[in-house]
Amino acid sequence: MKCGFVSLVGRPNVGKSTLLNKILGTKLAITSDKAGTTRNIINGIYNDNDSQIIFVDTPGIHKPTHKLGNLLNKKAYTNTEGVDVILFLIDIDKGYGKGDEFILNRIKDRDIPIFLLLNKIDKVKDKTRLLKDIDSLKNLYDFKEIIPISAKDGNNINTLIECIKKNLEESDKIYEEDELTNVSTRFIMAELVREKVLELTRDEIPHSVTCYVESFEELDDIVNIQVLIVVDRDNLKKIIIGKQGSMLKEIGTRARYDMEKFLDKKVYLETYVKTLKNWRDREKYFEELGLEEE
Ligand SMILES: Nc1nc2c(ncn2[C@@H]2O[C@H](COP(=O)(O)OP(=O)(O)OP(=O)(O)O)[C@@H](O)[C@H]2O)c(=O)[nH]1
Ligand SMILES: [Mg+2]
Repeated sequence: MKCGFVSLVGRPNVGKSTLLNKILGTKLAITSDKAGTTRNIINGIYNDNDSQIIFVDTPGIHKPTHKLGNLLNKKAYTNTEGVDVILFLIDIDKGYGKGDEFILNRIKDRDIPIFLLLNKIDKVKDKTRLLKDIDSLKNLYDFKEIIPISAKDGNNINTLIECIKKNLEESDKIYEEDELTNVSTRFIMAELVREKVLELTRDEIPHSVTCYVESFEELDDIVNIQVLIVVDRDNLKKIIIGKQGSMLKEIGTRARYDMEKFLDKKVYLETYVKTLKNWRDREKYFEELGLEEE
């Protein structure tokens, strides 16, 4: 049995969480078209006949403009240490840029095989350009593999898994077969609400929103969940609530749909919005949303 740890790194928005979900066949990490969606280290455990691979999703690495940004970068770098393979994702539709170069320079001395994954090939119309890009990217670093993929459509994911296995050692399974992740169900539920906030609101919202499960009660035929949405300004609270509560209602409807899919059970969801201006108060919430091993 081939077993090991593989971390996913790259700039925000390149598709790390989308890839994690695709590989696992379940929505574990939320995704959005806004940069900086992932804030926590999320492990997803993949099992097949001859392997167990623990994929470590990390926050996108970027030029930090606020305290949370610094924290996220640090988390991401730390989680490229001690793994068996690093998957370095870039958005090949946008091309390789300065931000990607910055990350490569930080991870390349680690003596860990690095795969360069050219994601979003479904968006590249000109396939000859893709071949040219691959040719020039080969010169950047001695990547163990360069694989064009589409995390969205699942292209080349099997190839990727097979290549990863070649770089793993023989060992017993690290986790039980039925374990899926290191994060709690409560955390995933809170994240689903945050995802809908990101989906339905504009750019000014994302970084200041945190969601927190206040109660989670599983009954025989239904799960009752209360989620608190925390923002740092009253006008954001207004936006999230919307006209006569219409936005909050839509957030709730969409989140509940995903929760029911994940839990495979009926969900009764209540959501509230609260303004917490003070950083320390907010940090407490972030901490509580942090890694929880159950
Ligand atoms: N067309 C296309 N879109 C993709 C693909 N992979 C991801 N996306 C989209 O790209 C956006 C960002 O995806 P995420 O998975 O959230 O990106 P991320 O790298 O985890 O971002 P952070 O968590 O902010 O670091 C989302 O809108 C995805 O739907 C792909 O292969 N093709
Ligand atoms: Mg992500």
